[in-house]
Amino acid sequence: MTSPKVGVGVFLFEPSGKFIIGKRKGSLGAGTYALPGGHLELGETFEHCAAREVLEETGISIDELDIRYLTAVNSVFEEGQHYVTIAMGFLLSADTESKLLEPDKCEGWESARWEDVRDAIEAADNDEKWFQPMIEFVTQRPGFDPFRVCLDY
Ligand code: 8DG
Ligand code: MG
Ligand code: MG
Repeated sequence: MTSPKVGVGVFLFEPSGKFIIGKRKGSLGAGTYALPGGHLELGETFEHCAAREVLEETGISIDELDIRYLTAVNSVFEEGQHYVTIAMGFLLSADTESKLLEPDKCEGWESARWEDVRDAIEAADNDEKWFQPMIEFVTQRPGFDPFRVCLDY
């Protein structure tokens, strides 16, 4: 039996309070909106993984020292995969441009407000729209507000 894997997802907040999401392509959760992120590699810190995946996927270079741990959720996928997602957060400076560096894995980067994502998930409005860990930030962590946690550090 394979063991659970660790995924790191990163809330990249623009000064407006919106964060970056992208529709997944070609792998687990294709067609759903997820955070930039990926697998934690052997020996890697959460912060390093977050900075590495953000750079690989968006071209945005973020300082590991300013990356915050936000929460963790547990996701058992119908496909038989099991991931623990570590959510990290970072406050972007104004006018940061995100590039679509892995167009085979993501349709494009958009931005969303946490309240809108949370309300849509709570209303069970179009559940298939969201990558399972995103749904679990709401269902497993009632009251979770990633922007507030970032600002409170
Ligand atoms: P990698 O294999 O190059 O490390 O990753 P990737 O090519 O960027 O793949 P990915 O599908 O984006 O991420 C790998 C797995 O990480 C994904 O299949 C499920 C898991 N994962 C979570 N939570 C999150 C999340 O919030 N965002 C992303 N992108 N992946 C996540 O468990
Ligand atoms: Mg990646
Ligand atoms: Mg990824």
